[in-house]
Amino acid sequence: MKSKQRTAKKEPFFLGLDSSTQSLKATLLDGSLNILQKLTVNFDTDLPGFKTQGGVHRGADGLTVTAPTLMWCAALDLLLEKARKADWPLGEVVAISGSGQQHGSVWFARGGERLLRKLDPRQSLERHMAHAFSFADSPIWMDSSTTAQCRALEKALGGPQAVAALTGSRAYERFTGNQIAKRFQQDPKRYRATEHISLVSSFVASLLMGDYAPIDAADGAGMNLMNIRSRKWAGSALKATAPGLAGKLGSIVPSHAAVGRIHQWFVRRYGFNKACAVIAFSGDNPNSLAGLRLQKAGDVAISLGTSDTVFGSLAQPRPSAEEGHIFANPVEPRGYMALICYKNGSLTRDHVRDAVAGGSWSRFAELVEKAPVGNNGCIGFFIREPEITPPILRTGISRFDGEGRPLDRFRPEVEARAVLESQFLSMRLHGGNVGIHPVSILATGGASVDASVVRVMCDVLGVPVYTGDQADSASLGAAYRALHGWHCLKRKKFVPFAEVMAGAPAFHKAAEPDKAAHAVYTGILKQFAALEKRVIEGK
Ligand code: 5FX
Repeated sequence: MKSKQRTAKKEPFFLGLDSSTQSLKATLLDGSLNILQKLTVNFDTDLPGFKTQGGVHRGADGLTVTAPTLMWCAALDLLLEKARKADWPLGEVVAISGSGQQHGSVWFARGGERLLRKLDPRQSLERHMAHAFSFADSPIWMDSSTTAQCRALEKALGGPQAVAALTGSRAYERFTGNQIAKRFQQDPKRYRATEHISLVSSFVASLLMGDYAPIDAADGAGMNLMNIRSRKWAGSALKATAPGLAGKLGSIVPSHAAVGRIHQWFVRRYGFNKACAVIAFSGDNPNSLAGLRLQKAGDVAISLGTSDTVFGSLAQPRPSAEEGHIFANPVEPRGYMALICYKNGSLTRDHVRDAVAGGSWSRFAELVEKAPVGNNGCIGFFIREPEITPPILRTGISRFDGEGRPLDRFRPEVEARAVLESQFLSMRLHGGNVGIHPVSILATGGASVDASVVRVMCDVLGVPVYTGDQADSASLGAAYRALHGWHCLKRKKFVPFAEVMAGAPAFHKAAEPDKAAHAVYTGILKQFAALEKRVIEGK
């Protein structure tokens, strides 16, 4: 730290934590939105005693995936120890917020709250919390062992679309409610002996404030238990999940809410100021939305990675049983965010590039240029991995000519253009179906540096595309939210997120849409949807 500069400026500091699958990270921010420092604890290498691989334990059934809850306690201690050694100004941090991998849950035994309130500065968190949990392992988002519970929830509530309309998503295996139902069914005695169930996000907040922290609405939406519109627990979903659940979950608060002050344990051990506010923690996807400053309805990010993800803010959600998730918006208490995920992302694009351009992106871009916008109506569906948006289990490439007749192959330039057009037409179609109507797009991830990819994205979606990778967006988003929550607390009212983000660095504009090209894609969309239906149905 540049301590001279610090003393001269007398600025407050903000801390963002990110308890993700593989690590616990921290970002230190000043009041002028400068990122000062970052730190990481890697679970596998920094805490080898917990014997995790990639931060998790996998069950013998190949479906169950958990993480040892005490490891997260040890990680918080270690991270703050590293921060102190690195001379972070912990005493001048005025607010902390955080991010947690979504859907994971922490199970407190009876007496858990008492233990939290009496955190003992002479003991490590790991030792103090050693007997705090009714289940030592936390189920996490990679778990897919609850199909039976998902079907039962859908049956109880009137089908997948009814669950989506109520909670924002159809029943998903990793969603917390279905994980809770499984534990209740397998071990009702231990379920009854559970005093409280936290999410990963609210768990870390609970440690910091020494009490059960409420769940925030954005992360609460990833449980299949919350009414997505009222942001209260949905009684029918709770009833269908497990008895006495409302009492174990506590309340739901808006994501900008100050939920408490830091506990004495952190003041005594690490020199925090006792006035430091804890702002509600939230899920990693909502925090990334804040980190990328997708603050207005229509601000959308497209992350092009191993899998592609489209997510953004929206005012009018349309929950769908087939496509993605609707969560509450973490920076706009009346708003929503949507997230859709594609299994066929970079690996599929790379496969086509290798096949038609010998592995060269520049040769691939030349091919894309050679084919006309809209490919004369030729459309392909490139399903290398079973797809989730929309669900297409059968893998393979389906190609159609302008009249909708199946073809065995395309010329190389048609093939190159087809894979990009198909992926972005799908994002336009399915994003639109859940209410994502982009006004601007922030392209992130490896493939966002490729000009042909950005060009097609921009023309298909018809709005300007910005680029600029924001590393550790969840941890940064948590620090931004700490700042935002602190402003709301100080002014005793909700302050628009955009107002406190006004000085943040601008993203780089990479492309403006070509109106004529966009009109061509608008003309194709209906045919694309009809052909996609045929592919789904295997016709
Ligand atoms: C979202 O629904 C997911 O399951 C993942 O993105 C997890 O949040 C990763 F932590």
